[in-house]
Amino acid sequence: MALDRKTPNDLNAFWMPFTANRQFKKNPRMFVGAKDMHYTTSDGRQVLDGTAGLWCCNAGHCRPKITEAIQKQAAELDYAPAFQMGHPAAFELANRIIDIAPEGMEHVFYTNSGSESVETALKLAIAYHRARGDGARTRLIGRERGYHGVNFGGISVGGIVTNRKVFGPLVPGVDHMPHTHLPDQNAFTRGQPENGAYLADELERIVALHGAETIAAVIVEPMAGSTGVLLPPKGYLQKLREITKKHGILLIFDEVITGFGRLGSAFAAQHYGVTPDMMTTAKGLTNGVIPMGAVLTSAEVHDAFMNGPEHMIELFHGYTYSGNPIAAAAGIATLETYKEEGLFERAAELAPYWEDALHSLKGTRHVIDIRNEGLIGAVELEPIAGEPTKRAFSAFLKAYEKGILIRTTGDIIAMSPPLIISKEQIDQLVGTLKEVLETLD
Ligand code: PXG
Repeated sequence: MALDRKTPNDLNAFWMPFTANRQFKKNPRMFVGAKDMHYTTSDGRQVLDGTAGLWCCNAGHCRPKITEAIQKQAAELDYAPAFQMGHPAAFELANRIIDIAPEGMEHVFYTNSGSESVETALKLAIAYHRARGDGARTRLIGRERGYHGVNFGGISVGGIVTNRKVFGPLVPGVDHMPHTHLPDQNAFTRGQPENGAYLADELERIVALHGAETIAAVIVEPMAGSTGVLLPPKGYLQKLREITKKHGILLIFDEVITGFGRLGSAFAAQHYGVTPDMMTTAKGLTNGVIPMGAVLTSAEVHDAFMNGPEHMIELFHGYTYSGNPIAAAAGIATLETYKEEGLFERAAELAPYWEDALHSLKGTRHVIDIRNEGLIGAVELEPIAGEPTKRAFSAFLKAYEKGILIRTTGDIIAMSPPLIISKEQIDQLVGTLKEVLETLD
């Protein structure tokens, strides 16, 4: 049938993810190239990348070291079986991830996306307790407004109504803590809000309701990205750590967005000074260039499986592409680029400038809240009465016309530029956004 297509660029066949397909296809927005901080559009314009792709291209675009590593690996060893065989790059990358991970993270299980990292971590949590003879611990606790990807486990512990409600009964035995967004008390806070640590006590209520002996794990984003940059109140994550530890519950940080320098440290765990039992990652691991994710675990979690006869597989889980050679090569080159260019430190240094620039939007038309942490920012708009999401999406379209790429979720504009952004480019991003908002209905 493909041969019968009238035009090579017919847009019909590709069912686009998380996209308004019919609207997009009437007026498509296409990128055909990228370099450092910019995308090139199909009509030849340069667009400043205010979002690092989808929070993933932390070193900017088409970085030579990463490109060359991929080309070399593709020509040398394209694929090696992931099960019962190995290749050096996957081991080397795992060691390098552990080198920059918080103390206590000692093992790496590879996946191909954030969603798969989440599924892996949730399965590991349940299997870990069972391996220790504590098989009644099967419950998983997530959080309202949490995003943990799109697979069944992830949407079950996730807290986004639209991602859950049309997909049936989901995974059983899941409960949710409240989210940490308190606009009445914390609007326009710079960095972490003062109020809200008490929300972690809700976990005690959930534990009392179900019994600690039935709960396997709690999963949270240390800073919730996708639902509009919701920061952990001061002391909140510390409390979660204390409560989980007290009750023998594993704590999983979903660091798919916060990992690899976004907050000015390698991981949010270091930024906030709280170490979980497992961390889920993806995105910035390969600078977004090749799909790859990784679950980091403590020695305790890993070692619980290392029992029984040595010839036996310890964990019946894994993917054809776990630790794929080309992805591993991309990961090594990415981590080298971050290190050589000091990009995590750069993010930390730029964060105050970023914060000032963002908060200069206070008082701009429609703006009801501004939030920031590291090189992440959110500008929340007053929704149009009866038409939620429309105002922010109009801002996105106008911003794109004016040469900047932003993301929207609901009526919140989120920005997370590559960590190579300059101060001038921060000014351009925020200045253009201001113009857009002032002229928006
Ligand atoms: N966990 C978290 C915390 C995420 O942010 C995933 C899991 C899933 O990752 P994959 O690789 O399966 O997509 C994510 C993904 C946005 C946006 O604009 C956020 C994500 C993906 C796409 C867009 O907020 N986060």
